Amino acid sequence: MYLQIFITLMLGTSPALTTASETNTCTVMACGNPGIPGLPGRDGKDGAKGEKGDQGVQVRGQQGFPGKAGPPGLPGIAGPPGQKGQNGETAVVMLQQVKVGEKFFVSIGEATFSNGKRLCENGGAALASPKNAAENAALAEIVKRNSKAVFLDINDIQTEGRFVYLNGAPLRYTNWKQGEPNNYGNKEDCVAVLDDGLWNDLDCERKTLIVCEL
Ligand code: MAN
Ligand code: CA
Repeated sequence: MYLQIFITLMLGTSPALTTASETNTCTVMACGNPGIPGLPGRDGKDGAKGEKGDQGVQVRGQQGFPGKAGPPGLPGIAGPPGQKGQNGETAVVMLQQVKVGEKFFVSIGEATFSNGKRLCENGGAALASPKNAAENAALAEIVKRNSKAVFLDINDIQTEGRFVYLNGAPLRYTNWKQGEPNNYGNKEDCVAVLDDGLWNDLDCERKTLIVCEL
């Protein structure tokens, strides 16, 4: 139920939701054989612009959620077909939503770590927190599609060098890039996933794409 409300808030009613919620456990990188289709091709470039969306909803003095999406524009020229899947399960990557196992990742725009955390929490969700390679790969897919790193719910704000989840628990899964975390400039207490799925510690005041999970 929360899910429906959250997605509706974020993106308006979307046919993608129906498709995604009917999908079984999936990973993003390993996709179906035999005969399971790969990821859909990207949209074409030449679609006409849709109408302006509704005004956003203001949430207690903080920045509001994005407004409901406006009606869609004319479709663009079809993109090239997606890659064929191999060995495994079905993947769903639609718009800015990814389902992986029982978890949903939804990207909501760009913000600092603390604002991103608050935005996710206001929507009844939490900052993205990949607990295994499949979840991490799903996040990397969102990073790639947006060419923008994504903050995780991980930080070492309290004790330098000791990274924990926002609930204070020690990490169960990590995927650090070689040489990271390096606390560059002595002010990198947050963690972002890069487009290759590897992690880098980063200044919490930087703005990254924010992805919530629910
Ligand atoms: C480089 C590396 C990273 C660091 C960033 C900061 O990419 O030193 O570790 O986080 O710069 O911009
Ligand atoms: Ca770093």
